[in-house]
Amino acid sequence: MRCTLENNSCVQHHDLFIKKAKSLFPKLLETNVFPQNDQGDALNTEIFAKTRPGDPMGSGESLLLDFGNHQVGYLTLKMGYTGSHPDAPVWLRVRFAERLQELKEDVNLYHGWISKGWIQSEELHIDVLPAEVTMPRRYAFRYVLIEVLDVSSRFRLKVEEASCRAVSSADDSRLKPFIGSAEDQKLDQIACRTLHECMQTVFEDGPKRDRRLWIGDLRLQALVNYETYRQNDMVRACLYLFAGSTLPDGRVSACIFLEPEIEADDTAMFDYSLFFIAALRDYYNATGDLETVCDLYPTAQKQWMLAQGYFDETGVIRDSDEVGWCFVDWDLGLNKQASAQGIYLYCTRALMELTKALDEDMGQEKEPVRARMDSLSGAKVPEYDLRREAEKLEQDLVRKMRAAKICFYDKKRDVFVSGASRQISYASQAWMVLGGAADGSVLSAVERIPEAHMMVTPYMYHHFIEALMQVGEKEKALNVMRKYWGGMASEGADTFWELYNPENPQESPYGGSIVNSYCHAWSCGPAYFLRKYTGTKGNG
Ligand code: RAM
Repeated sequence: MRCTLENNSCVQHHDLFIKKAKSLFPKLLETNVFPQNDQGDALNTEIFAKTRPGDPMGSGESLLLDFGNHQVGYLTLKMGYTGSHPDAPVWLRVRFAERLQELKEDVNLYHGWISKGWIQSEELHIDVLPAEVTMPRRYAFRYVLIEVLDVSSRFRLKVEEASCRAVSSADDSRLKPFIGSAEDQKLDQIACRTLHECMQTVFEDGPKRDRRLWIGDLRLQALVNYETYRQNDMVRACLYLFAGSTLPDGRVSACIFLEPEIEADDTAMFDYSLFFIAALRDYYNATGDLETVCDLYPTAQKQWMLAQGYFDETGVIRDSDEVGWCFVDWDLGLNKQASAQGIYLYCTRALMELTKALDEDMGQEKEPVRARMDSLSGAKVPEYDLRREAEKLEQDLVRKMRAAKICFYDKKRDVFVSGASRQISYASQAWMVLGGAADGSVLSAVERIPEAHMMVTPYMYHHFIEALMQVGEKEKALNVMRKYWGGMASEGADTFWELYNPENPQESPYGGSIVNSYCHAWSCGPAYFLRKYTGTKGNG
């Protein structure tokens, strides 16, 4: 185990886990994609780019390229000229956009709280023509706008060819077909494209932003992956990464950087750390890979142990201001206390299931597997009496479920409230259902309360739909999904977005939608729900 000391943070590295993760990294598959400017005229008029590919361009003119679908990759431009020999550099601005909407925004007007560095806009100088220029950064886009900021009056620029070397580790030949209504097939196809684009070396949250591995996103991507691409070694690699680089107290960080070296972010979130448990349980259910679970069980168990410190003596989680960042949803006014309790219950149940399964499945292998657990983690791993552990988890679950009802349940309104202000939200109801503390009636009761905090991300909608499924409201769940994700589809989405508020499609938690991600992994849920619950899978 190594420890890096930088910026006062100490990240623990478990070299063997990191080595294992790296050995499981997928190969990136490359495809050359060319723009299809057949609908160019309409689009060009909308954003005032009047030129067609190959037309000579003077100062102030611009060209819009449409790559037909969302791409993640590297742009190459072949450029020539007409007129006299170029006597000055060409000065260009190249903007990349996942949605056309982004190109209508003025980049200089963004003053939000996350870095402008995410905005996909570059200025280039081309000294010598003809030239073939490959831009060094990877971009996420469907549209590229090339603006000539200046060119000498003695010649004009011609963009003769543009292409994108698109990259993804998703292997389309592995994608299981899905058969359903035209509407469902459309949602499934957009969801699969979303996942495809986020599958790079790891499951990224969004290829435009943040381009890294977040555990909340990973958990949902993995669920979709089990129903679609089935590239389970990628999930395995990501789990090893989280266990391989943790915070000093063993807490799983909220996200992992891959470069220049693999390193945990020094941010942890109450819910995200706990989701390591659920992600490992899901992985085990999908693969039965006992070896990996034995390696990573101690990390999962540690997250549960660390969560204990956030409860009072009655078994109630402390309020948001004491628990620190618990994500839940991108609603900055949301009180997270009840959701946090529900998430804890949900993950405790996941750990209990995993513990029971391990106890059953290890059977004869028990001793050798335990010996391996010691050697791989590099630390002294306690000997687990799995049966005893499972009993302990069950008792804790019963106690904290009871505490949840006493503290958060408002009998008169049949909903769970959260925080000192007794706030009512969809999130609290969904998580209390998923945690097993509430029955389905709260999911209908909340709909009758106009002041209830709505959900704003596909991430939270995913959990709400899962809660409806859990209480047997399958049709309602599918209809909520069709309406919400269908809203993005009818806005022309090629991939699903990080955030979508039907009441305000421009909403951003960052202070400006120019930095929103419009291909965001946590929104690929429709492929999971449709394939898992509608029973209309193809064979493959
Ligand atoms: C966003 C990321 C990611 C999410 C975190 C909490 O910035 O893009 O999707 O998991 O926040």
